[in-house]
Amino acid sequence: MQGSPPTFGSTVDHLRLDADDYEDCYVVGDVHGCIDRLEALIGRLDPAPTDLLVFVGDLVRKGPDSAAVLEWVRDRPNAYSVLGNNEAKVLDGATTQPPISASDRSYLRDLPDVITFDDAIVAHGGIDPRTPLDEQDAGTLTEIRSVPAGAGYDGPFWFEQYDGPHRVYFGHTVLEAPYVTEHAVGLDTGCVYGGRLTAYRHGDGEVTSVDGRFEEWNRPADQIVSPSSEHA
Ligand SMILES: [Mn+2]
Repeated sequence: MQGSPPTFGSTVDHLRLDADDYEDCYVVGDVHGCIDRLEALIGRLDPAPTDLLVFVGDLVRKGPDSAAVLEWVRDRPNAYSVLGNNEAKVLDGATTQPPISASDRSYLRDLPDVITFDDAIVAHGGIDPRTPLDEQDAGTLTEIRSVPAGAGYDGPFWFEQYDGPHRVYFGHTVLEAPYVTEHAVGLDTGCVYGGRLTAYRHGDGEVTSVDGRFEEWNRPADQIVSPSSEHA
């Protein structure tokens, strides 16, 4: 892969992985405690132990079994996740749901803000397109949605404004379908709200998804984004 590895400032917890250590690299959207949906997706992907699985965060909350999802990811040496805003809520005491064990809390505390491999960046929210990478703020990487901030689901969205040079995989913003452009790939397809759980294979862009927790969407339509995206 051409280009230099993405670099971040010292206040950002950045985990750099070497894609050469793996065969295929899959990025997986927000799971939110939906362990059976995760198992269904993994059944479809059938990843080898030599394949890399990177989760965009929000492994926990809202769904039926957050602890099982954490255990699933923790137990696999080829699986990693960035910190999502829902993990942050658990850690900062903003919520007591789900109750988590001391060891799970310790695992959450160690989740990086950002994971990179090749020239790809994985961050839960995304990146601020107005700011150089080495000046990105950890909270922004986890929480960003609209730019300027504050408009939430009204947009305009950061991923409609960012034009590279890296490719950013993200979750956090619930999408009607995967958002795929050259420089941004959104994978939160609302598994816990009746959408789907989605994985994207880095390299060839193959999308694999399974049904979500419910048969139909149960989320307000103005909180499901359906921006246009060009499939790479
Ligand atoms: Mn989420």
